Amino acid sequence: MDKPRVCFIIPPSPFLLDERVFVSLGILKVAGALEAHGYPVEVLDLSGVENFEDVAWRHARWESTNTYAITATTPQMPAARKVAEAIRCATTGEASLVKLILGGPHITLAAAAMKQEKPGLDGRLHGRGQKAFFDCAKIFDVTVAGDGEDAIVQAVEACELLRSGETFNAGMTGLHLDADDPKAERPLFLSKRRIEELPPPARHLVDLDSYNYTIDGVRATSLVAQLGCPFACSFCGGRASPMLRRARIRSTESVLAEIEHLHVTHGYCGFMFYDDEMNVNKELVTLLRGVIALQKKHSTEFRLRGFVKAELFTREQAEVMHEAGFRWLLTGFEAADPRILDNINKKATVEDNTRCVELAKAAGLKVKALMSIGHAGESPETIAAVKRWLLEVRPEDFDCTIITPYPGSPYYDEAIKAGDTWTYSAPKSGDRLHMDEVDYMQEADYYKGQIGGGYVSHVWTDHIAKNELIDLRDGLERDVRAELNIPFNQSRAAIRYEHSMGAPGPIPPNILRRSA
Ligand code: B12
Ligand code: SF4
Repeated sequence: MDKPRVCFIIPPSPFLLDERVFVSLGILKVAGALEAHGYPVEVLDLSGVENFEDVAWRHARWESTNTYAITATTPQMPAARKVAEAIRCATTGEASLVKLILGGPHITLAAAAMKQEKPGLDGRLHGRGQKAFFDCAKIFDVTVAGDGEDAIVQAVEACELLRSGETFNAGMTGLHLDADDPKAERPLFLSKRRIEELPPPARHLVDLDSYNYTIDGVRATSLVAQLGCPFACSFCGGRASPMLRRARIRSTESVLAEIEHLHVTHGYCGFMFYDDEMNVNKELVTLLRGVIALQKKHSTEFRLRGFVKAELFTREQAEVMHEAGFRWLLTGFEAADPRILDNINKKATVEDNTRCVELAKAAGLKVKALMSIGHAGESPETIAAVKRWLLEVRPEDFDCTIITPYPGSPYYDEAIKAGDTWTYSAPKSGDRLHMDEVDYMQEADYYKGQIGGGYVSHVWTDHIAKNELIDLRDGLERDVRAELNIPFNQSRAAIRYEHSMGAPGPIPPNILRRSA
């Protein structure tokens, strides 16, 4: 029997200033793995598509695809839900034939949060992680937590069984696959060896040219050389998810082969390493020496960007990075007050952070300082410390976000409910962070709005209210940018899919691409 066509969907992210900067590599890895199993696959890339529900509706109405596989981070969930509803609506009457799979960070983290569930002050389980998980399981027929590359084959097969009337999990209408459990009897969680065997992200299934990213004027794209970060910053998603916590470092050879392919086949000379923290990789210098050799081999010059962990940064790393083509370094310094850094469990001290900027600058690297406020114990004074530190170390760029406690982060998973409020307490200092209950299926938390309107805070502390956090963030951004002469980022207009309603018409190639 012919294998069914599977349509992978990247939902839009209207909360981003520009949605076509970085391709979602995870879903392309999954699509590539399924394609390698002989399935016809396609990707509906709704990034930046204003009327994305129309496109999803039309695809479901006119194309002969019964299996949709959607990816989503937490803030993409409202759009992913709308996509699912549009597909169901377009196929009313055939509803039992169309099956929807959900994978990606949100469901992975919701499943991890559910496993972590803690009782409230009343000693009862309030089931916040459980709710986040089942909110998804109610909409999608098959949910996949963790690595999707091997799990997708089982997920697609499960869709076939569901179509034939099979039920799973004692009464549940759908199925959950846990690919985030390395200890499972037959793990779908990928070992380092298995990662090496899998194909690279199926970039041929998206319109790479519609993604605009440059590093120092050089056309650039992103890749991931290292999966997972072993640290446990309290705001960071996935500290209880092996997929996001366990460092799985790809071999230098396979990373170099991917860079060479992107250079030779697509002409890229700019590469953004989207590793959580590049210098968690003990072989970083060896990898970068390989990148230097690659440029010599092709008589070209690359421009690179990536993130490093401040306290692990060394002079040698800085110098080899510059030689390899880095001109920018990105670091999540987050805070500039020792107590807040401790509450975050950042491990880096203020001195480590200052030293990191100095090492970078001495090696000719510009620094983008990533700061965040709204942590346990945050106060106007600790925010003033962020401003002072930025003006002291003078990064070439920075941004400052208000944190959002997403499922799967310690702030969310370890919070305890009292009344309508959830409160996280920093283990050592006891400093508290309070947060609203947010329905992540409905609300895409705006985290990078324009000054004076776009920003929302769902957190506050004993020393600072929500609105004050927003005002102080806006003021900090405005003052530091003015003082350091750093312009604001500009947003890009959305793509609008023009069509006449009711009639089938082709979906343009910057939105839909198929395997050959
Ligand atoms: C690159 C990156 C970005 C890029 C590109 C985003 C993207 N969608 O790829 C940019 C800069 C745009 C970005 C922005 C943001 N990001 Co970001 N980002 C990352 C980062 C560092 C790497 C992503 C990656 O490529 N990973 C490697 C691939 C292989 O993994 P993957 O994408 O998770 O995919 C695997 C599985 O999830 C699964 N899977 C994925 N899709 C599907 C689909 C199906 C059907 C199946 C079966 C399986 C499956 O299989 C894949 C292969 O194994 C991750 C951290 C991390 N280590 O993953 C954070 C991360 C995804 N980002 C995060 C966040 C919070 C954000 C922002 C909200 C901003 C912020 N405050 O940091 C925005 C939201 C953007 C958006 N569109 O939703 C969180 C997500 C938390 C959450 N609850 O969803 C992460 C996990 C960081 C963290 N540890 O907290 N991000
Ligand atoms: S913020 Fe960075 S260092 Fe901290 S846990 Fe997340 S990825 Fe690791």
